[in-house]
Amino acid sequence: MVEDNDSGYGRTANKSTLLKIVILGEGGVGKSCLMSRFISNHFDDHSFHTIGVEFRNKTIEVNGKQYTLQIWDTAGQERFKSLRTPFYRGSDICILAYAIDDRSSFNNIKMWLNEFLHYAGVKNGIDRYPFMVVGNKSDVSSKDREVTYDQLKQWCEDNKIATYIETSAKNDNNVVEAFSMAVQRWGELEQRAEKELGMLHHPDTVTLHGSTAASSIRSTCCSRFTDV
Ligand SMILES: Nc1nc2c(ncn2[C@@H]2O[C@H](COP(=O)(O)OP(=O)(O)OP(=O)(O)O)[C@@H](O)[C@H]2O)c(=O)[nH]1
Ligand SMILES: [Mg+2]
Repeated sequence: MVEDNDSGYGRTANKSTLLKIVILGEGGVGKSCLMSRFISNHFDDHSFHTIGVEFRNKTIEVNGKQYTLQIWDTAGQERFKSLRTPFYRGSDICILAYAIDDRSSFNNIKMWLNEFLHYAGVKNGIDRYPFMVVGNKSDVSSKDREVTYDQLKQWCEDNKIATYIETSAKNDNNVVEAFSMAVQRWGELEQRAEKELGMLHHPDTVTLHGSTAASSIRSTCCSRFTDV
């Protein structure tokens, strides 16, 4: 269930976990449109290239828990690299986006993954970090499709990424699902990390200065709890 709530703050007294999500991928794959569709259910046919980064918040419920997602939309064009990379550190989730009608945007996913690992300072392995691969523009006709779903699946298996999906920001297909799946994956890895730290039997030690178990393990800390 998704609340139609731009700010995410001040509506209820419930506890919400704040997660920073960064969206990366080649210029033009639809990152800004995915964010707009998710946050405000809006699609822009003539979206301009992003310069640097922009972020917006939305509160959602996943498996009965509240999450305030702080979504950072980055500029995919190479010339903006130095403007976007400082914002990777502290991310809890990374969405790697490509367009299914643009083979080169898919081929470059590995480059984006490596750029994120480097600048976010993720050191403990890809399979321990909540990556989500999103093949956007699933609405295009089959003659324009350049990447199949099987190729997406295979790439993710080869690269130890457990969560992937095809979306259409244009037709509002699987957009909410993509963000929900990413949060769910974050939760699974968080639980795994808590077990590894032996913290499940010592709940008082789970939250250290606002950081959660997995974030301590992953070295890109930053899951925080907030009142919404
Ligand atoms: N057919 C189709 N077009 C889309 C979809 N999502 C975005 N577009 C179009 O693709 C173009 C680029 O979209 P953006 O969201 O600006 O792309 P971006 O990834 O943010 O690009 P940069 O900001 O340069 O990194 C726009 O013309 C959108 O209308 C989609 O799901 N389907
Ligand atoms: Mg953009």
